[in-house]
Amino acid sequence: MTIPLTYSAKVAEALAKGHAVVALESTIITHGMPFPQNVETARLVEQDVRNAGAVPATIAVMGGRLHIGLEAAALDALGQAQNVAKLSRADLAACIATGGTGATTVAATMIAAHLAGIHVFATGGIGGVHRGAETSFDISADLQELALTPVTVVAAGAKAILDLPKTFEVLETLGVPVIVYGQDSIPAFWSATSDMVAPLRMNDPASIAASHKMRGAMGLAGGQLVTNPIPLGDEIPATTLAPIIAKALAEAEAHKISAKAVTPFLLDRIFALTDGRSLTANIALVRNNARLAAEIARAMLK
Ligand code: PSU
Ligand code: MN
Repeated sequence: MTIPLTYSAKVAEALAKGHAVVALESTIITHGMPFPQNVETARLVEQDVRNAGAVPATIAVMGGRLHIGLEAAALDALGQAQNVAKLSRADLAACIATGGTGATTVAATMIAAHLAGIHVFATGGIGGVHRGAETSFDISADLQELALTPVTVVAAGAKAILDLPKTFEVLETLGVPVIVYGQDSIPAFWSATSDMVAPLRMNDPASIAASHKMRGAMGLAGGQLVTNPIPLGDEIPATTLAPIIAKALAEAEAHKISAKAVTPFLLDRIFALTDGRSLTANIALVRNNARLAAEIARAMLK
């Protein structure tokens, strides 16, 4: 059986010529941001990747085909589509096999990027261990994927709606290198810093690319998580966010939100409770990650 892969013209050319390519996810478009900011952001992020000297490959499943790079019309359609599936490792193959349409999470985007021969992927924040996971068992499949699939993921940490210390404990258990870019504490998504000490610190894209390649040479399974702090001018201090996150979590519990719906519900409530400030910060951090990912992808070619 062959995998129905569709490459955009630009991505096919870049891969054939051995140019730098950066994968981008689509769940952030369909479930992470409201329309029209989602489509605007997706375009800005793609342009940021190009400006930094790499080719963007936004990944999604459309009509049973796994798209590596979306043409402009497809991106528009996805950004406005209703009831799009949110695909992780568990549902990616089923969606393709049954001719479905779905947006890829961090986990599913890593799988697709690896199939396409793309080594670097930029997103906003990864999924992780939810607060209260000791009773709900809600731990994102993103963590397991980082332990399995050899893609370097650039994010602003894990989303701050999560239990961040537990998330980084699990990553350590799974043997996933967490590399903080240019500072000594792990960034906390909308906030640049936290009280969590950086497990690894690197200050240049070349070191990150070299570590990725060394893992491959040593036969170590899995990827790397690069955490890139949101630019200081765009951050929302953790103290401002704490009561807002608490309120959103209480609402999620009151409404009995569970499984895949939890993360989109919380992001949407925090957007409303911050008068849109969380979205402005989210856009700034994704763009910042796209630029760094492009530099890492270029460094991998050397
Ligand atoms: N980062 C964002 N917004 C998002 C996500 C990440 O800034 O919407 C998505 C990613 O696709 C990530 C997913 O993989 O949320 C995690 O969902 P869950 O917690 O259900 O595993
Ligand atoms: Mn979950």
